[in-house]
This record gives sequence, structure tokens and C-alpha cells, in this order.
Amino acid sequence: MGYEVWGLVRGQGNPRVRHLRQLVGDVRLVRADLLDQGSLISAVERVQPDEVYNLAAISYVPMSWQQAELTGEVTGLGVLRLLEAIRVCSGISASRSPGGGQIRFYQASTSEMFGQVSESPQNERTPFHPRSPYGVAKVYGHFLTQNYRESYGMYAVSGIMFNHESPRRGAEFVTRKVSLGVARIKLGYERKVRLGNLSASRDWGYAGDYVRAMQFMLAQDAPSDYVIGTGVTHSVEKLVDTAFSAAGLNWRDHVVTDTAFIRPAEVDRLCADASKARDELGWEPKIGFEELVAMMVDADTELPPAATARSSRPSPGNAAPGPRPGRPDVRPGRRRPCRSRRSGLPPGRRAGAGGSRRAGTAGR
Ligand code: G4F
Repeated sequence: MGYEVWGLVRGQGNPRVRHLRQLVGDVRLVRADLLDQGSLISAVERVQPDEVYNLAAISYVPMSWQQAELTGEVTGLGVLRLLEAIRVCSGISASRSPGGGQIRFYQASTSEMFGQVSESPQNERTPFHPRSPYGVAKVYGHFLTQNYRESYGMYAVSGIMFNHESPRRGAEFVTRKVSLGVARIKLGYERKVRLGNLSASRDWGYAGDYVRAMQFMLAQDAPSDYVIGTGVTHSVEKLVDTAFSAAGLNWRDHVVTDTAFIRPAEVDRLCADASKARDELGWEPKIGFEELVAMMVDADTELPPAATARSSRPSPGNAAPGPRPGRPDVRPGRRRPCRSRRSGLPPGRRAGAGGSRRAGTAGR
């Protein structure tokens, strides 16, 4: 694709490294940690990137109540350490030097910063009201990126990304939890999937489309922040209905609501106004909601049996830490014959990228 991509990995004997090598064998790896300033400076010195994409975070919102301080350190202060590493390695002094440095920086900001929204849809001028330690930490990273742009003239931008999904999504997030649940039920491994708030609404898009937007953002003449989303919002209940229908199942036979997954403070409804990205970047999403959900259900249905058969029971790591009043609502289920649907895209398709540049990505 014209890019030489480096990924940042942390920790001793990190088991994800082997998985990463299987998925994207051509990505080169460099060791560093967002908690360790010196290691980040060394990584930037070694790779000499043209572009740095900071996708690293403790990104599972319920986890941010359980480990609020660590979330602040990684998701918030990690942005500061990465920007400082770029600033130091670029030789940018403490005084403003417009256009200083060659390294372009992308920060993964999030629609969670809007939280309890004051207007809908949300655009780049919508005020922030985050509802979780994760959202608060992301607001810090967002404003810090803007501040380094204004203070040092660095090419540093934020993409305010609404929820973006794919067959590679972690199993703790609701889209993948549902697609895996559907696959397990369809294949006869399980009968139920336990979920929290079905009335929350999200603007869900395809991750590959959003990666394309990130690349466009770093290719502009002037740095600027952009909202990235589809402009179409659906409830969790609609997601569930669409996913079960794609497999020929009725969700009401299989979905159990469980207060363990209700959050202490919820973001009720998010919807993007991405008109700035459309007008200035020429960006538009290519994959719609139904196609995305069918892609994820298909991919999980075709996983090797060992992967699909794993238990999806709530664990301390994926249940919300909020109050747990009452008992779970458990409804009797029954099996239905299954219908298979193919999507036009291969599962896990990678986003396209052009040019001939070195990109470093930080993912946690
Ligand atoms: O899939 P979710 O966990 O995603 P959430 O909280 O919107 O955050 C994701 O998107 C953000 C925006 O891009 C990112 F910044 C963030 O890092 C992450 O990638 O939950 C979506 C909705 C919530 O309202 C939640 O309460 O689904 C509701 N939900 C209902 N039952 C559930 C469940 N969420 C999860 N994870 N598990 C459930 O059982």
C-alpha cells in the first residue's frame, strides 16, 4: 500500500504479539509503553516515522470505572507522552515554531466525549459532557492535541470517531458480543446472550471506512479536527434484531437483559454530523449498518469451532461495575432453523492506504 507500518507493543511476552503477527505479518514492531516517556522517545527515534496514529487506550468504557486512574494514565496522559516524544525527537523547542517538525500526529478522539449530548447530531463545535472516566480522559487527550498544534505549530489532529466496528472488534463490545452470541446460538453452543441497556443508541460504522478517514486527515495541507460517523443511529435493540434476523433467528427467544451490564452513567444517544469531513476530506462511509452487521455475523459463524465455542459468560472484566438491583430477566428460549447470508466483503478486510510513508501506530 506504499506504507511501511510499525506497531508499538508493550510488556514482556505479550501474547497479543503472536496474534498480531498472524493477522498482519508485514507490520514491524517496536517496544514501548504509553506509561514510559523514555521508551516512547526511543521508539520514535528508532522508527523515524512520517506519521504517528495514536489508537492506544483503555477503550472499554466499563473498565474505566474499575481502573479509573490507569485509564487517566494511559488514555489521557499517554497522549501527552506521545506528543512530547514527537516534539523532542523533532527538535521543537518550547517556543512556538509554526509548521515545526515533520512528524504528523493523529489522535483517536471519540464520540464518548459528547456524552450527555446538548444537541443532535453532534459536530466539531458541539460541547463535551463525558459520562465516564474514559470519556474524561479522551477529552484531555483531545484538547492536548489541539494545544500542541496551537503551542508548537505541530501537525496534530483529532478524529472524533463514532463507534466503528468490524469482525476484528473485541468480544466485550456490544456489536461483537451480539454477533458472536448469534453465531454460538446458531451453531448450538449456547441458547442465550446476556446484555445490558437495549435502548441506548449509537451511530455504528465500519472500521475500515474510519481508517480511511484517519489517513485523509493526515494528508491535508492544514491540520484540523473532524467528526467521523455515518449520521444514522440505531438502538442496541435494533442491532440485536438485525443480527439475529441475519441468521434467521428471533432475538426475543435468546436475549436476556442483565443488570450486570448496566453502566453507572450511560450515553443515551449519539449521532454524527460528519459534513465537515464530507466537504473538506471528500470522506463518506461505504458500508451501511445492515451490511456491517451481516458481515460480522457471517464472519463469526464461519470461525473455527474452538473460537466460536468459547464461553460468553460475563466476567469481571466485561461487566459494568454499577449497581446490580434485581434479578436478571431470563426468558425461555427455543431453537430455530438457521439461514446463512453472505456479505460482499471478506471478513477483516483492511483499509486502503496510499503514498510512500512510514507510519507508527500505537495500540494497546
Ligand atoms: O459497544 P459498547 O461497549 O461501546 P461504547 O461504550 O459506545 O464505546 C465504544 O465506542 C466509542 C465511540 O467510538 C469508543 F470511544 C469506545 O472506546 C468504544 O469503542 O456499548 C455500546 C452501547 C452502550 O450504550 C452500552 O450500554 O451498548 C450498550 N450495551 C448494552 N448491553 C452493551 C451491552 N455494551 C456492552 N459492551 N455489553 C453489553 O452487554
